[in-house]
Amino acid sequence: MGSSTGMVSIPGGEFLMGSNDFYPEESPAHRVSVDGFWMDERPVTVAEFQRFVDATGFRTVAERKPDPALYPDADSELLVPGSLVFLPTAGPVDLSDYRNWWSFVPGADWRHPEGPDSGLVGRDEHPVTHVAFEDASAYAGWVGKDLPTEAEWEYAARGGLEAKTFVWGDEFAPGGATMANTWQGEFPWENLALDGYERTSPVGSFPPNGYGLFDMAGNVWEWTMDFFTPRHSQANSCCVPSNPRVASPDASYAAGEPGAHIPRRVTKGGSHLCAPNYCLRYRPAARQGQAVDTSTSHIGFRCVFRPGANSQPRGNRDYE
Ligand SMILES: [Cu+2]
Repeated sequence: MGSSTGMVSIPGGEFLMGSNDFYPEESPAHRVSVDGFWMDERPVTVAEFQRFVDATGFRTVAERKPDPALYPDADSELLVPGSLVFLPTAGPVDLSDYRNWWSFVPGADWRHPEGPDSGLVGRDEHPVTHVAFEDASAYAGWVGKDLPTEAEWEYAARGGLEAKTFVWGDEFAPGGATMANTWQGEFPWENLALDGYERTSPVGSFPPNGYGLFDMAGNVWEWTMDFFTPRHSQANSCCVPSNPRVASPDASYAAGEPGAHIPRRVTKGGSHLCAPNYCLRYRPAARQGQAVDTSTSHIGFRCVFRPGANSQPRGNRDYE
């Protein structure tokens, strides 16, 4: 394998995972080691996902009618196929309530990223969006790969740099360069698009990190297989955990919030909606808990391959 396969070899090693300098869920920073693995150079694109759907007839969560038995408290008008779409507001709003800019749009799905009247023209090379965890997982299985653990994702994102704020270093815009698709202006109403993109961008539009991986910051959040925890667990001081993963959903539920009974998995990398006045999460340590059944216009994914653990990958780019 090499870069012509669309995957990059990530050498095993040890790193400082998390950060004590930003949001509580990223702390405490702690040392972790991961074995070597291969990772998709870019997020999975619309064109790649299309091939999977064409070959399998797969229907994503957003394209199915939700089972009312699983959502006893839901409005029946929301129990239709659809997904969450970001809609900019006319002016400044209360930033503590995400419902000001996220709308459940019936008919929004990966083929219709802004709703039924939108489509995929010109977006073949954009990351696929509106994928719930099981959609990402199904794609990964089909190509003979897997989804990364949070530790693998963060280790790869850091690109060999130790404890830097961003995947390229400590400065957001080194020498004035735009390094990622984030939000410029005041979120969620003033989208200046100084980076050239109001929403998603073709994968690989910005410089790669030290391992040759593109879009490890911004563009779309990416699913990992770990369940969310409100903080990292404090590593045992005697030893560095090796290939850690959070395999229990127990700490992931968002008590007291809508959908509190749905487990949450970790998403990484931030998106084109991350803005300095709202969400500084275009950083490798950043993480969010995302309900596994929820898809949005700013979440995608990429896959990994663990030699010895998976069968030979297929179906993606040059593997066929
Ligand atoms: Cu954000």
